[in-house]
Amino acid sequence: METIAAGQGFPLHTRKDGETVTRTSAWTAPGCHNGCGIKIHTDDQGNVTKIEGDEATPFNQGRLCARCFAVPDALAADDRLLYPLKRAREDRGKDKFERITWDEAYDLIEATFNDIKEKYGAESVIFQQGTGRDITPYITRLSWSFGSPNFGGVGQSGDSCYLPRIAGMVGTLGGFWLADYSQQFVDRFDNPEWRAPGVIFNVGVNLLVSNSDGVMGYWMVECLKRGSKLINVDPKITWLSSRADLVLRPRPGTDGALAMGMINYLIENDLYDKDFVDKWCYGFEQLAERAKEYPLSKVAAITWLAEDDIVRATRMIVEDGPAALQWGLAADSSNAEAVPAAHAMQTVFQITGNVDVPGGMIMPTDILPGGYAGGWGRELISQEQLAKKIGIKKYPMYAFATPYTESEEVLKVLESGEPYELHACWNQTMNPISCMAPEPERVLRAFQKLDFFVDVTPYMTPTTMALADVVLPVCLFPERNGVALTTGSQRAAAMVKVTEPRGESKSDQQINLELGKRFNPKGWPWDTVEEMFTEMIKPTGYTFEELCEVSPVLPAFQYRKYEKGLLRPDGQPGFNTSTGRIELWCGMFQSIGQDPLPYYEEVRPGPLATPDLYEKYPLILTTGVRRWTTFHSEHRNMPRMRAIVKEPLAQMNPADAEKYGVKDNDIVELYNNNGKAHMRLRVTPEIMEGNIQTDHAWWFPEGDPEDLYGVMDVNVNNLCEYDCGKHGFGTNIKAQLCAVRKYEE
Ligand SMILES: Nc1nc2c(c(=O)[nH]1)N[C@H]1C(S)=C(S)[C@@H](COP(=O)(O)OP(=O)(O)OC[C@H]3O[C@@H](n4cnc5c(=O)[nH]c(N)nc54)[C@H](O)[C@@H]3O)O[C@H]1N2
Ligand SMILES: Nc1nc2c(c(=O)[nH]1)N[C@H]1C(S)=C(S)[C@@H](COP(=O)(O)OP(=O)(O)OC[C@H]3O[C@@H](n4cnc5c(=O)[nH]c(N)nc54)[C@H](O)[C@@H]3O)O[C@H]1N2
Ligand SMILES: [Mo]
Repeated sequence: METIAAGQGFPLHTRKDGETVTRTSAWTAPGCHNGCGIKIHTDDQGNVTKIEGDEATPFNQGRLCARCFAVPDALAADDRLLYPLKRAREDRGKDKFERITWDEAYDLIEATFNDIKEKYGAESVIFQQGTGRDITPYITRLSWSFGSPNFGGVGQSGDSCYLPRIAGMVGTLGGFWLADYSQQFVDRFDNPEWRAPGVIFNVGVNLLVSNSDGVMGYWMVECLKRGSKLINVDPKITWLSSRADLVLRPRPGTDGALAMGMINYLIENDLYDKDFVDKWCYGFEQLAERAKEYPLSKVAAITWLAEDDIVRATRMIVEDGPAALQWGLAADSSNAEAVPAAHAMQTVFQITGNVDVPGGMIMPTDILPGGYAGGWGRELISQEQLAKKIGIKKYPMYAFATPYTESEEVLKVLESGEPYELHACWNQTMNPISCMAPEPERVLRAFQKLDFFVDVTPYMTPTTMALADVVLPVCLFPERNGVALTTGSQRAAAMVKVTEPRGESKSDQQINLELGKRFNPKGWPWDTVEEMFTEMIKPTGYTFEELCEVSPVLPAFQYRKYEKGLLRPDGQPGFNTSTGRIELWCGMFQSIGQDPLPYYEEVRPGPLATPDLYEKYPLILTTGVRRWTTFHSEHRNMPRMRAIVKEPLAQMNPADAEKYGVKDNDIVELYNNNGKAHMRLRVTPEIMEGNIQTDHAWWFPEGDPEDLYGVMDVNVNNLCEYDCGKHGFGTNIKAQLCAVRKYEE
């Protein structure tokens, strides 16, 4: 693989004001997705005194967010877990942990897991991780080297963080693509091959806050400064809406219908790129037939948008191109049928020829496909064991397109013991009870059935308190070495240890290596984590030690790879699909019994799908507003972060507040058939009428541990449910239904 070392010539260590400054990368713990380049200052006692952005890292060019500035607080926090802990199974939920040694903890885990494996099979142990921290390669390896095909666990319905969009990409493009912000070039916005998108279609993402999926919000601002036009598709008025050339405020969950309407308009008005479609796309006639089902009048009625606005947006994509699609979590989680919606949305950018071109959509090369989400060590598990993976008969894409299991399928096996019993869980980086999972009471009850639950975490969480029999304390990123293999346009960046771990805490990587050796020494042949990293990043041509000196390393990039035979293993021009073309009519979806063409299915529950429920619960509930100061359920324990957002918030439009008799600053109760939660109300015109938007992942670390830190009173996931789409991907946590009333204690 041809790579470019962006950090060449920038020394790893320098001295400044009597302190050592180390160039490294941020990433978890505490949580983050991006692995920004940073400079950590340490004093001569090894204390971390300050963190700054690293200008030499093209990804963030010196920028940094509040959570990184607060890492010295996180390191010093009083409530960090410093020793391995154990608790009797009958004391789950009680604050009765006792300190044990690492050897005792490993002995207990090894003996219990192996005993369960002998009695019930390795598949009886599930290995689960939460959002993409840098644990994926090591936890898939642990799961597979132990012999369990059940990596994933009980989290979001339908793996609904990026996976629905990725399923759409893999199906139609045979690969991965994203908007071109020149993130693939070391010289970024100055690169002569690059140009800013003519227009950015920003849908269901609040990029300046979330910096999601390996894309930094400021990149979009840099493009706007260079003339990119912006279409912001979001029911809420965000900062980006206030800068946009066109704002569309669709009913949550209807973006798929919008896309189908745009496809129809493009085809009916001959606005698509005929040359590109003729040469590189498969199934155009069938697509055109399907698109006829979505005339503008129908689409306007579904989406609550004006026909003129849909036309304007579609014309801008053609007339102001190259056009880039920037999308976010709402694409995965506002309508359970997220895969056909993702298929539709991408089709708009495919039939307009915005494929692997400057300022359009790019198809970057992965350094290690397993690094972020694909898994590492699949060769360690037998086909016979892999065939036992939960849920793959119902959802065949889980057999080949992702290492994960589908959450509700695992939950049902936990509950029923069919087709086999589950007995233990290795939980590493997930907090299902306060963040990841809908129906948290149900999830809690199901987990309680397990014989054995191990949690690997830097802090006590409601999940740890409720369930853990053994707790392994994880150190924070400045206390360990590591490799950040990021999502988006991938790069390999070294994470360099600058200070000793506090107490007896260890890194995830160290823990998995040590335990992996006990389970299956052949699968873990390395003496040190650094040797393991070197093996993992082999495709870059660097050792871990070398990577520290030249980090970050980016794969070399070329545009229009499909013309040059660079996308297919056989070296032929075209795309890595069975037809070699972009499959507007998707053979892979056809082969798993799904509709090969994109379509829109009404969001459920919702005004049209369940009118009776809508009458009872007249507000569309969008959960999970991101905040600068927190990463999911983390940072609630950090006073400086907590001072900014003190408590869970719900936001609604003034007209709705008046209609439902609630006022700004009230504590309100949100409720529906699934459950309830209470929150502080903010009344603001930013929110669309008929919509209510809330925080997620709240709990109170200062609260009573045996009340699980108050999580069940405020967890908005009480109102959400397991209900994924036909492909096994997608959920509806951004478009539930609820009602609201003033909360009386
Ligand atoms: N209602 C609603 N629910 C949602 C969402 C929403 O928008 N609305 N968003 C969903 C999405 S997209 C996601 S990705 C999930 C995220 O859900 P989770 O992955 O469960 O996120 P966290 O709550 O941060 O939980 C991770 C826990 O891992 C631990 N941890 C943090 N860093 C590390 C580390 O480096 N090592 C180890 N071993 N442990 C660590 C911390 O204890 C932390 O509490 O939530 C989902 N849930
Ligand atoms: N600070 C911080 N950053 C984070 C996280 C965090 O917890 N804290 N979590 C990370 C994770 S795991 C993820 S997945 C990302 C998620 O971050 P994003 O991908 O940005 O997604 P959200 O913040 O959920 O939603 C973005 C916007 O979608 C709009 N929206 C809701 N429903 C719809 C709809 O149906 N259609 C359209 N068009 N718009 C809709 C909302 O109004 C909101 O403005 O953030 C990541 N970044
Ligand atoms: Mo996510």
